[in-house]
Amino acid sequence: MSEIPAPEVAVDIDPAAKEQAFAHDVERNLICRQARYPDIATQHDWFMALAYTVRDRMLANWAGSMQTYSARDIKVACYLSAEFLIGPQLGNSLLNLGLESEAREAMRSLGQNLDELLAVEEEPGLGNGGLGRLAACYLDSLATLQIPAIGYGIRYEFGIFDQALRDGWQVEVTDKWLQKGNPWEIVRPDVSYYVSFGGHTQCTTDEAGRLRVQWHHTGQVKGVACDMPMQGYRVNTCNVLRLWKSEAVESFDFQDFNAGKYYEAVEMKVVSETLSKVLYPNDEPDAGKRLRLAQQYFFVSCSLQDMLRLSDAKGLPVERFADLFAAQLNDTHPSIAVAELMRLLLDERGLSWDVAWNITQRALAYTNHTLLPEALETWGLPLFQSLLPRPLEIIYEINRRFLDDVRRIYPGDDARVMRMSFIDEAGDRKVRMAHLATVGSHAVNGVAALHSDLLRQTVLRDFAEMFPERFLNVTNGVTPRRFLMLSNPALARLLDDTLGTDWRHDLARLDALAAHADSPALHDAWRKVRHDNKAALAVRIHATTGIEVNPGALFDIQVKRIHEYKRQHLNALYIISLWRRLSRNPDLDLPSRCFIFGGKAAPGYAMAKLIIRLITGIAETVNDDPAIGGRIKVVFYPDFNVKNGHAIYPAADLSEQISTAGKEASGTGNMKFMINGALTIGTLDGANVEIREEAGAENFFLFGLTAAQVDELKRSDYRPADYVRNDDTLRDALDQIAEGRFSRGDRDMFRPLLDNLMQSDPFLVLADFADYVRCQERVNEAWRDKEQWTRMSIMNTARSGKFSSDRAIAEYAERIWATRPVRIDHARS
Ligand code: 26Q
Repeated sequence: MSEIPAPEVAVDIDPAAKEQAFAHDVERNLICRQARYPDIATQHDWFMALAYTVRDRMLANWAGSMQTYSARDIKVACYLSAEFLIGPQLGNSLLNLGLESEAREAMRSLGQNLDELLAVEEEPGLGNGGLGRLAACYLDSLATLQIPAIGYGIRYEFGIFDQALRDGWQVEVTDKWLQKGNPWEIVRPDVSYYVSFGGHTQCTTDEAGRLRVQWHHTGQVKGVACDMPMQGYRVNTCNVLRLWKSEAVESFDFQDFNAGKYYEAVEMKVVSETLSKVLYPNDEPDAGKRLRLAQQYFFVSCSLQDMLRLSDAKGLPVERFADLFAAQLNDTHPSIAVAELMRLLLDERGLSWDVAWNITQRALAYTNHTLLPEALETWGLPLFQSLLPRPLEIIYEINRRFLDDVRRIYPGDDARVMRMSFIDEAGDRKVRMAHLATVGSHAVNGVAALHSDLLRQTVLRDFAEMFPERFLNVTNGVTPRRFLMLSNPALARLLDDTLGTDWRHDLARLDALAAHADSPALHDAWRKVRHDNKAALAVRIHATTGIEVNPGALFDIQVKRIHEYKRQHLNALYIISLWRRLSRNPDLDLPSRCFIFGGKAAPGYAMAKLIIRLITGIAETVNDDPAIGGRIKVVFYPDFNVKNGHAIYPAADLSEQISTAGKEASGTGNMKFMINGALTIGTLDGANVEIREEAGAENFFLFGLTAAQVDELKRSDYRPADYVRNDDTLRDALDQIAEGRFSRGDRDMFRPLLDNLMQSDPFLVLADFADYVRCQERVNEAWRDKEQWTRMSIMNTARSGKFSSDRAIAEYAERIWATRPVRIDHARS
């Protein structure tokens, strides 16, 4: 990434003068925007005043960037995603602008502490987990690599719920991120579009005798743009995240009342006002909600209309659309874009089918994030028909033409036609959104090498056979700004001291650290940084849970959404076995371990909630057991989110990445841990495969069945009870659960979990248990040798360069979008 210029160093202005000017701006904002004088201002008022001051510093970059992008010959990458889990913005914006120390001193002069103000910010929880956070990392990299880009999504009023624990159970608390206002947001009432729903279509012919279709909708919703600046790291580029807020259209359609469609019309009004209200959780058993489909169409339609308007503003004919925009579909959630772009080009712009189809395919590309059949998005036809009759008609026509091609290429293969059709005819008829996205795009990618291979071999096999050149892999990445420089400043400084600062602009440069992996001076400094991070997390753990943990213990961490395929319960079973060994033999020489869990369960996912209850139950029993002398601690850290992640990733010795092989598309937490020097215990799943390749097998704890073995075992007659019968340790651990040891004597509480494991064990927890325990023994051995462990930790950071989202975005730009960096030559104020 050699094109990236070095940080701008302002040598011409006296730092004290800049701090003074900064403090002056904060004070002015406090008065003019918060309407508060300093002596009565709350910490939140100061936070707002500071945030506005920082925002103003970005706006000049923003205006410069937008002006540059309006040029005719500049191509813009548009990232369409139902989720952007951007995290708190103040610290990251200061870091990227290079204003941290200036702001710190300025706030000190105003009697305020920057760290306390950073802690005040509520994070916008506009995503569930990995997919939403990935979108946010990609926006950071796009701006940093100076690639013109817009993120398009939904401005949910309520993001992902906050998690609290009551009696060891998860309870969901409404997210209130907007309650005190969002200082980063700029609402643009002038940038708004109408989106139609319901009704029916009608064929007509225009003056030229061409067939035209009119959509007589039953109602429209207005989408209003709410923008947030996305500032690149030490560059002038400031891109935009444009989120759509839904509003009722001013002129409510009273004709519908007269036509006797009172309830339909009222329903449309209700829908319009609630469309962007709330983020849907994943893993909900009944995710096929009408409102969810309406949300997807709403934001996709607004975004495409916005892109068309921008292309008009460039003064270019709509035929050039795909030269001006590359739109990436983040999973199938925005895949209705295929039909909607066709509709806009056909019905609104009057293009022919072939021209419109060519533009659509050239403009769109699709990223798949899951192989789990139950997670592949489908929508029932009656729902689709009643909500989006015109887009459905277009989907049918795309499907008809596509299946004609299939029949031409594979004559007589009716089974293949059925498999590839956009319409699943088995049972209730459904639209398969992954098929629509695949056919409507010029590129389809998975998110890790293994995942992309499996995608080609399983769910999209027929498509990969038909268009092999369309399929590629782009392994995920995470931003080193937020997940190293911002959240682990002490490690970042140590890296500067050891290597210089080049790594800050090209994470692959961390490779040079390998040459220092045996340096005693580096070892000492490395251990001190890690110890301090652990001590800081210990303080937070104590403050939030009341549990005391020893920073000298091995910090063994599993943070991610709670799901059976991620197998938090495998980890739990190991903890129980360890606890039993120690209670039976208190003199056993085993290292102290602190097991830390974090993650939300979807509100309707009973098994995931039970797994949380098991972990809190184990914590309750084990933490206070005098027999083991505090050598095992178990913590469930509530409300895992981006902000809490800042304190957690840098404090991990061991990163748990133990999903059933073939189930985790990539994982990105695994990368955040690695960059921060944690060692991974993991299966050959998702990006773990590449993490191990990069780190070296000797610096990774591998266990478990491979994806191929998982497949084979599931095809044969897998009998989980056999594993229990043959393994005393496993049987004992399960017995402890059954006996109520972690449920205050209640023998029924965990019955559904135990029955599930014994009877079907869909994620092969029991089959992988013995190897997992053996692998954990290897971890214990490695931990005893402090030098060796430190060396392995250093090697993990050294080899983490590949997992920067800058590398991932450079690949998208080069291989999919054909976008180029554009320097913003604009003097920052
Ligand atoms: C779909 C329909 C209705 C309601 C909700 C949803 C929905 C919402 C969010 C379905 C899925 C998601 C999120 C999926 C997700 O986070 N997937 C993860 O993506 C990461 C980034 O690529 C990968 O690293 C993870 O492996 C993958 O699980």
